[in-house]
This record gives sequence, structure tokens and C-alpha cells, in this order.
Amino acid sequence: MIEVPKIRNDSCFSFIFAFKFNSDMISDEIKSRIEVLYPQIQSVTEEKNLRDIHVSILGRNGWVKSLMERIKEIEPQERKNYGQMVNTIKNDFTNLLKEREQSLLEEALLKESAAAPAIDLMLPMGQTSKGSIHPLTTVEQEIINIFRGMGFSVASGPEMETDYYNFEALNIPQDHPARDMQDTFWLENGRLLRTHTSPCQVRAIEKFGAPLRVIAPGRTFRNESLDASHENTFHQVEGLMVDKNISVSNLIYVLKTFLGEVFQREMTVRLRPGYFPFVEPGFELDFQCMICGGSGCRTCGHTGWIELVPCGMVHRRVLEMSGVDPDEYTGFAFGLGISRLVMMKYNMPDIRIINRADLRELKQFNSYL
Ligand code: FA5
Repeated sequence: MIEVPKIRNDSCFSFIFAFKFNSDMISDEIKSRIEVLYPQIQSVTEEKNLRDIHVSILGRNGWVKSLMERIKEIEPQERKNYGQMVNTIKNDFTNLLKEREQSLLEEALLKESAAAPAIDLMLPMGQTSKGSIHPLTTVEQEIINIFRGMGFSVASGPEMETDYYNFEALNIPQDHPARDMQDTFWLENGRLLRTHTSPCQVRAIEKFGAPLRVIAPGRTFRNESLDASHENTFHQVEGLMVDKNISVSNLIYVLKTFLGEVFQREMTVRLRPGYFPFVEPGFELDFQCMICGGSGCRTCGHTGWIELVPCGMVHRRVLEMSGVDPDEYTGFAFGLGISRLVMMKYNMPDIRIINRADLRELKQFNSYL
């Protein structure tokens, strides 16, 4: 037997050395190859060199493969032993190479962390910026909470609408001059970007019937020239209440309660006539200017009133077209511009700040969150 001093105790290589073949030439050759390879693997320091050794032993044209091919040179009665031995060599070298690879990796990591500058865990943290909720989202959520408290559910509708829901079903037929009240983005597929949230009224009545109390907040789009109070993409919230005996008093009560909650004070409101084909009568609800208390100032254009919510009693044709009997049910609807409400609540000088998403601008309004 050959003495192999460096072979580990737990290695199966010792088992190999116990083999005796009739072909001494082969067994001696195997043993001396192991004697060379084993210390070579143990002492390799470069990952690349280890990979080369791996290929030379276990690769497609490696040593183990050539050992397999030599089985024909072995006496038939010894072939089983020989095959077993070649398998053992294969498994042992596979494990040995894997272990060495792992220890090289650990050595490299240790070297890397020793070279890296030490981290002082006691150093104070640098300035980190905390995210916050967009003012528009805050106001929209506030609106939802207030109306939920009054028994309203939240509905929605698609931003890409059909002519039918955006106009026809709201009593605005083709060629009706009211179509020009809202400059529309028409799409190539014949649809349009909804110009208001009022289509949600129709969709909600069709879906849920009467009685009904819903609000529908969402994005709306108009092909308008932009200025400090006009955006082409802005948010509205539609409100709708349909039931027996609903009157203008219910409308005033709900909107007055809503505004009182939003501005956290008793609000003085008034209704002026307003024209919208889907309500009859139609109104503009104004509230008394909070800056001057109604005596007139720059904010309210010296009128003492600020225009806020277009609204009215749902037109009987709209109820009819949506499948509700207007002799049995009546209702009110309103369409509030949320983006304008955000401006007022946060004292925002320009509506375009809302969509521009410039943190330097938006940060000014975080203190309200
Ligand atoms: C409407 O859109 C109606 N659908 C509202 C309505 C609903 C009336 C139900 C009756 C019953 P109007 O075009 O006035 O109405 O728009 C409603 C609100 O949206 C305005 O008061 C304003 O606050 C806001 N708004 C309108 N255009 C713009 C714009 N370009 N940028 C920002 N806000 C706008």
C-alpha cells in the first residue's frame, strides 16, 4: 500500500487505496494521481485555478471520464469493484472541490470586509425624507369619509367613456349646444376621455336602481388652455341621491353639512340658477367668502361669495333613460371640483401644482397632512 500522508480521515480515498487490482499498473496510476490532485486542491488560492482543476477531473473530457472508459481493460470479475471505485473517486472529488470553492469564497469575503472602512454604528443618521400623502388624496379621502357618514356609498366609472354615458344619457343629444360647454378629448376608437364625473350618475342608477345614495370621485379631462385655475386633467366628485320626495332642501342640507365638515365651521351658502341639461332646476351653490365674511375682497372678486358646487335636481329624462320612474322618485345631483377645493383648503395659488408632482412645491402643503 502506498502511504498518502495528507489524505483526510473522513475521505473515501482511503477506501480506494485498499483496492487491489490485477492490473497494478492502473491502480498505481490512480493512486499517484490522487496523491497529486488532493494537495493541489487544498492549496489552490485562485477561484479560476480551482475551476481549471475541476474541469480536468470532472469535465467532459476529464480524468474521471477516461477512467470510466478504461473499464474494458479490467478483468471481467473485477469490473464491478472498479466501477464502484471510479464512482467513489467522482463523488469524493465533487465534494472536495465544492468545499474548497466555499472556503475560497469565505476567504475572499473576509479579505473584502477587512479592507472596507469600518462602520461607526454610533454615528447619527443623515437626513432622510419621509413620504407623505398627496394633498389631493387627503382631500378625496376626507370627502369620502364625510359622505360615508351620511350614508353614501362610493361608486366609480371608466375614464375612457362612450358618447352615450358622457352626453346622450345626460340629456345632451348630438348637436346639442351644451356639448360645447366642455371641450372634449375624442379618441381614435370613437370614445372620449370623460369630461366630468356625471356619467357615473347614469351608470350607478342603471346598476343599483332607486333609492340610491352614491358619490363617485375620479379624474376628468378637458381640452382646455391651462392657467392658474384650469387644468386639462383634474378631479371631480359626483354626488347623487335618489329617493321618494327628495327636494332642493335635501340638496342644500347635504351640501351645507359637507362644507361645514370640510372647512370645520358653519358655512353660509346660497343657490343661484345654473344651467346643466341633466338637472332641472339647475344651480350653482356658492358659499360666503371666508376671508372677508361676505363684505367683498379680492379672493371673492368683491362679491362676498365663492362659487363652488354646480348642482340641481336630476332631470326626469335622465331618470327615465336610466330605468327609474320619475313620477315615483326624484333626486339631486352635484359635481364638485376636488382640485379647486384642494386649492382653497391649502391656499394653493396654482392648480397646476397638483399634477406637476414637483416635491419642492408639494412639500409646502405637507404641514396640513
Ligand atoms: C360639470 O362638470 C357638471 N357635470 C357638474 C354637475 C353635476 C352639475 C351634477 C349638475 C349636477 P362644470 O363644468 O361646471 O360642471 O364643472 C364642475 C366643477 O369642475 C367646476 O365647478 C370646477 O370646480 C371644476 N372644473 C371644471 N373645469 C375645470 C378645469 N379645467 N380645471 C379644474 N377644475 C375644473
